[in-house]
Amino acid sequence: PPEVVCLGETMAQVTPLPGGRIDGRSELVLRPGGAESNVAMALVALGHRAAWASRVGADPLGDLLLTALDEAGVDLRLVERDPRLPTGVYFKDPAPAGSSVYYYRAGSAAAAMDRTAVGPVVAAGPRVVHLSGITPVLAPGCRDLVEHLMLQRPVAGAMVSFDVNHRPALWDRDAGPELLRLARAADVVFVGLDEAARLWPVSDAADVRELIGAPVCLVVKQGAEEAVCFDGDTVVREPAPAVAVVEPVGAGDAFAAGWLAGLLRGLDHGARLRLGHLAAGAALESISDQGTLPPTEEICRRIGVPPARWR
Ligand code: KDG
Repeated sequence: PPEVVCLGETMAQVTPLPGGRIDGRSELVLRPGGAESNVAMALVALGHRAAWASRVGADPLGDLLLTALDEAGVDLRLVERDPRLPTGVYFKDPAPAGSSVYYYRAGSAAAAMDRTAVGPVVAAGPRVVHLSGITPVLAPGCRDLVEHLMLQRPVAGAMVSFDVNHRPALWDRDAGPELLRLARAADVVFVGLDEAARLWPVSDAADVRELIGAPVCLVVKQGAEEAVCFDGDTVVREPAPAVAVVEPVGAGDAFAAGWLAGLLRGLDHGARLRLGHLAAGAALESISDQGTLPPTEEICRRIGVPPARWR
């Protein structure tokens, strides 16, 4: 069975080849782009069994997503195909300081997800269910699905991991209260400080901790500076290593995957954060959402974990 089920929409991402822009003159490529499937791919790259739960259209873009994720080793048993609705699309115009994204996803197959997705996730029996704040804004059925998974906890014994992932372009209402309610219902929450400050009246990581509350294990990412984890009475900070940023989309997903991989392997908080930074760094250095991780020995060296501890 998968150790982690990541549930959410993935779109066909259209991006120019390195150095290009979305300007009608650059050649474009199609790749999978979706926060939760990015987490699943990075978990697999780190040696874990991860499934992606979603819906795609019965169209060539759906085929493309399934082929790419299958090649990446992601378990696709929880993906349904919709005979009627299309696979969503988005364009990414890359820039190191922040890429621009343009969505064509309203009415997609994934936006039609609802509570019927719960049974198969329960049957898969994962240790972790990973969700994000993108899914609840896609459609009422998606919101109900995420709320059910987080508030009713039908997946017995599974921990719920939640990446706040506020995508302002998707919200036509104040996202703050809804995302706060979901964050408070999670076991572990990932949020960027800039994102938290946009959503809630907070100005530092300690404020976020106070707002979300102590029962939740909270990871606050502060861009190129550091990440801090609050877990019970433990507070651990790790500086982010310097990287040559090509394009930042996907870095947060990779960070979550690194941290969760550290959790699944029983690593301490410092090592989990270092693994998060390492995975995020690989995504930052890549034009696509997914980076290339170094070999295991180098991962172990860089996060200060003996290779014997990794198996
Ligand atoms: O985290 C990266 C995602 O934002 C990107 O891949 C697209 O899933 C996506 C979204 O909804 O923004």
